[in-house]
Amino acid sequence: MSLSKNKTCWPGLIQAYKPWLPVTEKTPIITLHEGATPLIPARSISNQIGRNISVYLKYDGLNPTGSFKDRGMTMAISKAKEQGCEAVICASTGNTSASAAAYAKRAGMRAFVLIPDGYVAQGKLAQAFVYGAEVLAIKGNFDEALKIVQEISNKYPVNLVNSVNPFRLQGQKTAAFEIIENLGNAPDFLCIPMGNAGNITAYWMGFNEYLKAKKSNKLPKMMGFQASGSAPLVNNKKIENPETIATAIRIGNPVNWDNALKVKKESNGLFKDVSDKEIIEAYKLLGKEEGIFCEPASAASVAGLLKIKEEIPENSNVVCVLTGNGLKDPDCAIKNNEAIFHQGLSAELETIAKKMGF
Ligand code: AN7
Repeated sequence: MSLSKNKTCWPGLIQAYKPWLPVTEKTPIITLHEGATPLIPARSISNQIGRNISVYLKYDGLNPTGSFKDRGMTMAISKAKEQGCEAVICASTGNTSASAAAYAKRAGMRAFVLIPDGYVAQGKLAQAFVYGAEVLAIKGNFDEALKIVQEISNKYPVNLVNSVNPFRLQGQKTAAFEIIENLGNAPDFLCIPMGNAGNITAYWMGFNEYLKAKKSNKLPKMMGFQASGSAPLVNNKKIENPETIATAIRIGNPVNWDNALKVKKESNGLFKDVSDKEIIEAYKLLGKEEGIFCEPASAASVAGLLKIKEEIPENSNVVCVLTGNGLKDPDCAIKNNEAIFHQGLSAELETIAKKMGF
């Protein structure tokens, strides 16, 4: 049977959005059938905010490697393959490295990933290992790692797949297309976490392209959120030593700085910081009340919405982007929950029933 004859399966975002993407018949499509993630109504959060405001969650943690990075990586790796590259490199707080490794290996390339030693969540590190990346952990943070990989990719035959690679943002813009298709129009507000600010830039590109093509008739206000200990875009100031529990967005000098400010201005949007405590509250709320397990960085979008909710007019609809899956960071989950957990019970019906309150 031919491997390409699977007609019932979602083909992946390059195949689905080909006319919108810089690919040709010659581009080898490297895909794990990413995209087409659900837009989930958040009933509990909507009720909590009230005033007939509808909140939806774009759960991009359901992509093949568990984060939105797959949208950009299918493009970046396909283009690298087209250009004959044999190796790729990235700096990463974890998700980019997992995604780069998976797609590079699928394309038969080497994947080098530079990570801040000790600051990458366990699930992401596990992925890089399993996908066969060559992992280089540095005594330094993401910003320092990015500087090194930029220089290495200029000097040696390795292709850079961080979000300075324009193909990444092209792939990521498709999330905005999907939201418009699901809602029948763009939302009034988009709440999104920001690290390097590639994703907010990509979404804005996607919303604008669909507006121009008359697939929607409005643009959302773009609401970007950062962790308080790591909020260079909110404070308009580089941070030497960013700190936050949301290690994915522990970034002090975002590469898409100018783009992010442009998006804020053009969309009449807002940037705001949320504390680690607010992030964890939103993280727990999503789990306990919506049945959705995202990673801490992703919960920043919901924490941000809850913080600025009074600024949202009644009857609006709001999409919060959940960029990564909760399973990425099991340590955070084990440390931050209100679970009822009785351990060491004897294996007897009476004991169990009693603990259950019967
Ligand atoms: C879950 O993996 O930068 O603003 O190296 O993993 O586009 O940078 C991750 C970023 C949000 C921020 N949510 O997105 C990396 C990396 C999650 C993330 C962001 C990241 P950008």
